[in-house]
Amino acid sequence: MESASRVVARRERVARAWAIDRGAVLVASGLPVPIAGTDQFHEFHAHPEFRYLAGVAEPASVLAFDPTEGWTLFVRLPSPDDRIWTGDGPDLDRLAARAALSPRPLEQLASWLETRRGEPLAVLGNHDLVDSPAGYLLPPFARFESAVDEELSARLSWVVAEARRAKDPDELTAMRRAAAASLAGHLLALRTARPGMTERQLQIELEAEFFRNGGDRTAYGSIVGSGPNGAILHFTPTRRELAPGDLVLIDAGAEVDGYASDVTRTFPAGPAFEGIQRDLYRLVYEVQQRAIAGARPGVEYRDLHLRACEQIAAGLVDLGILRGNPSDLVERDAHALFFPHGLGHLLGLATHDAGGCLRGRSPSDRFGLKWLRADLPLQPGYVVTIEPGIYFIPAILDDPGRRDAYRDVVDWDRVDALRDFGGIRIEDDVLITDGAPDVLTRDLPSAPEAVETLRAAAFAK
Ligand SMILES: [Mn+2]
Repeated sequence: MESASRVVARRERVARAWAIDRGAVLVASGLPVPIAGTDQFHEFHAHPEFRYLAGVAEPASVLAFDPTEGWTLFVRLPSPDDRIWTGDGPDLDRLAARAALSPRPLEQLASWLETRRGEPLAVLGNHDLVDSPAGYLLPPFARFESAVDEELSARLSWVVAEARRAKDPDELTAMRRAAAASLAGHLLALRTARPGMTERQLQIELEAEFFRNGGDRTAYGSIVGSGPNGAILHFTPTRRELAPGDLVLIDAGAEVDGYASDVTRTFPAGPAFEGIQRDLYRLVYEVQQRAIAGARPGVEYRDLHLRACEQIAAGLVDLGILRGNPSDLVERDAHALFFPHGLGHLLGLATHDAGGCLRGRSPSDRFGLKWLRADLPLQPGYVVTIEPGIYFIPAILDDPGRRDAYRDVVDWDRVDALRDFGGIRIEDDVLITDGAPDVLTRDLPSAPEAVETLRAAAFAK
């Protein structure tokens, strides 16, 4: 949990960078989202811009800013009926301490806006404030003779995204706690997975261990893919049983105080890697280690990605899967047949955190670059994931156009024999520092020998 002074410092830094001399800014936390056809709601996630600037995560709340009066926090208080079903609502003293602002009831937001009638208005955070002002106890904005200036809103939102890139010490504390909870869950999976267990059982054990070790919730839907399912990048665990000879890919992370961790390990369902599994695993491991070592201030993340692509291409040439010169193969996106996603992304209040591309840069159309979610020079304080992978993805490899376009550089017989291989990904969370990168997830083994030692121990019991 942040100290209030840290939250105040964030707001001051952002307000300075906004450099506005009139008008109003509203940062909305978001309204609870109903589950259609029921009287229930989806689990609430405060918008990261609100969470970052307010230091709290209350639903239906607004952090308002005005360049002369500064910041005001409006929170929705429970009605007498709400108190019967959901209790007394937030502890206002606790909110005040965390936000370093005395919360005012949401009902007062309308009069706050009334006194700024006709001034430029920017809305950040959840856009539902613009779409459903009534949810925030507001009349339509036209009533204030104010229209939401979307261009101004986008500019101010960019400033917040840029401020969020470098994490402050309190954010890093939350991220280290999230990483520790994730590590406990992954370690349990590595130590206990056995053929005959289902992906779903593994997910249950892993997530329970996150929560036992301080996780508030999962940062994203846990991915547990065994055998061929490991090739589906965002796979949802099923009742499929792990079989001897499978690889198991687990991409799952705990969230603490709103901050995500994002961790992937791939291991054999049996006690050891078999055949080409070991070669491909070692290749991904070496690519990842080199990329982590290169994650230094000033380094362009895109260059780290392209170097990883080239190293993957070279490794696949050595294994007889690709043919040709590695840099030519990368130029033609041939590596992307097996490594279609980016090397990683920024991490923080969102799993794919804001500000991943430098202002003015946009994702490439190229098959080998279009899923690169980070394109900026690294700076101390940034937390990025480094997550190379190699997969045999039927949705890519069965495409007749691609088979034809790459017929000269791919040994398709070899590839077809590996159709059920699945995939390998190794992902760690890396804090950029002035010196060597600080791997927040370093205590979770990933070296091939260390993984096999843990797996062998699972079978020794
Ligand atoms: Mn990731």
